[in-house]
Amino acid sequence: MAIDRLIVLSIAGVAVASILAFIALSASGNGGLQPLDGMSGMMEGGRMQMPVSKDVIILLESEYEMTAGEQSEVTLKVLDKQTNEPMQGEQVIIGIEKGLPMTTMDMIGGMFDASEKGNGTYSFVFTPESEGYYTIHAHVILPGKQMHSMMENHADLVMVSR
Ligand SMILES: [Cu+2]
Repeated sequence: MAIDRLIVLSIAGVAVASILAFIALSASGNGGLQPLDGMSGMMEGGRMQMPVSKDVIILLESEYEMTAGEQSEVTLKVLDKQTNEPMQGEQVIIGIEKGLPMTTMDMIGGMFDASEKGNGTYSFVFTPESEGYYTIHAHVILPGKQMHSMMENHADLVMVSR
């Protein structure tokens, strides 16, 4: 039940979160990527606008390219939105979708926690089975906060497997 509810909430938040993912990609040196066509249409569609990433900024620290069939270590960086300082001691919950955000909702396995590596970084390993896009749904729960606050700080990070 909790997962079903999460997926529904993710759909609502994903249009805004996708922009963050593309900003993250652009910041990592790939300047050619543009937001997907149709995104503005989705945002104009009268959907509920989730307050995405209220307290934190979630960035993809590792390379966004993976090799199909090989294990990749994916590292995220979590910064305080106000101070830009690394955030520590958080729970970072990951869900992986095969495909771009909102295209498939084909979730691979269950949700799991990333491991804290210090200095605001959190990582996990993942083996993409096939080529194509993968969306990392990252949710941050601040220390002392309840599980249901996970949607307050959420980003969708796009990766590609070749
Ligand atoms: Cu998401």
